[in-house]
Amino acid sequence: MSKNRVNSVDSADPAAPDLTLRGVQVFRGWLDAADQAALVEDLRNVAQAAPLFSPMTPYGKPMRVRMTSAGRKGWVSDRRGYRYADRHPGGGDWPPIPKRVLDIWHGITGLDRMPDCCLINYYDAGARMGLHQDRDEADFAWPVVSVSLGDDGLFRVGNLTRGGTTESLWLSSGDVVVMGGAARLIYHGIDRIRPGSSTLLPQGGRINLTLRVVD
Ligand code: MD3
Ligand code: FE
Repeated sequence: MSKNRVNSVDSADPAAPDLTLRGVQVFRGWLDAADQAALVEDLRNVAQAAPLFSPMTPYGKPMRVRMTSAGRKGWVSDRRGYRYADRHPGGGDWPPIPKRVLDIWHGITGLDRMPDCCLINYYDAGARMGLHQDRDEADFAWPVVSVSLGDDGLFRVGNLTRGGTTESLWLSSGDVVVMGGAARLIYHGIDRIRPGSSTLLPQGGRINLTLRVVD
């Protein structure tokens, strides 16, 4: 079972986060080691059908984080800009979102509406993701759910506009983060990973899944 809460058996109430940072809810250890390993297997299958690629920023510089997606929509970036697309850049359909991933979404949000996109980010030892907002989706009333796997990542949370103070915390393998309500449009990023901090991925690195309702 994925829930490590004492009362996970007896309630339909939404789970309580271990920590809330500027409205971003952090559920530590939501996935146990067996869940994490099974999830990685599912993601290997996704990446076999829809290979990881290095998105080109609109400024012409490739992103260091490699990405792919599962679901009806996938996130792409090229000189035309950032957007959701019906197809992988190589031309094929995006694979379906693995059931195990949809179960995490439902288990943590309680929502019956399933996400349209599971964006898969892969960070190697030197990868980072600068502060940004996620605003390519049609309706910001839906939350975004993030799942961390593999090496620890230093997550930074800012404000609803660029600038101002920020706060950081390390996300570890098995942690799940929910961005809903006012936190949905908060600036956030990953400063760096901590190579060698997890043995989940034989080659090391960090995988982050973000689950999104797109339209
Ligand atoms: C806060 N990914 O894919 S996940 C992204 O770890 C992204 O790969 C980071 O930012 C990663 O867009 C951070 C946590 C996260 C995701 C989406 C958010 C935090 C968020 C949307 C709104 C606010
Ligand atoms: Fe983001």
